[in-house]
Amino acid sequence: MSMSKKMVDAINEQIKNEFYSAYMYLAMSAYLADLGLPGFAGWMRIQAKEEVTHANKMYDYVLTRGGKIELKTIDAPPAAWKNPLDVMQAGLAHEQFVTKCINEMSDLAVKEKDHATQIFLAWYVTEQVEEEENFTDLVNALKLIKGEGQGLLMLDRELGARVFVDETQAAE
Ligand code: OFO
Repeated sequence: MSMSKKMVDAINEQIKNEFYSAYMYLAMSAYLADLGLPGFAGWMRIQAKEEVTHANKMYDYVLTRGGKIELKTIDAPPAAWKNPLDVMQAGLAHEQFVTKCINEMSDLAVKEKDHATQIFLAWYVTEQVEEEENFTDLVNALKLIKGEGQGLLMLDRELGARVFVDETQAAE
């Protein structure tokens, strides 16, 4: 059974959102590198890379289901924030927006009785819990250290240890 046009449109829209996420995290990475925080910058660079895998997983799914890929215009992200805490708060707000989008897509898949897409989207529902948790932890850590001093340098070192894992592949 092929996907409804509505469902394909929603996934195409979300492919754009995932690429926008990558774009925004890349901008945040550049801003953090500029502040002299290579660990933060590296962490965010990996975050951007992850978002591309999220987009590609949807892209592959649409093609597998015989849907038509329609790539949309990606807006330019902001280039500056107030400080690292502001960055992480903006990241958290963005992930909350993505969660809302994924939930709405899941609602649509239920409405359309598209069981395969419901199962496909479940991966993203779970992933969003992790995404929001990561940003929440960083917001809390930055608040605790008041975003400065030795605490900031230690957190930078910790974040620099993050390695890229393509979770979309690991799940299959
Ligand atoms: Fe940031 O998560 Fe994609 O979906």
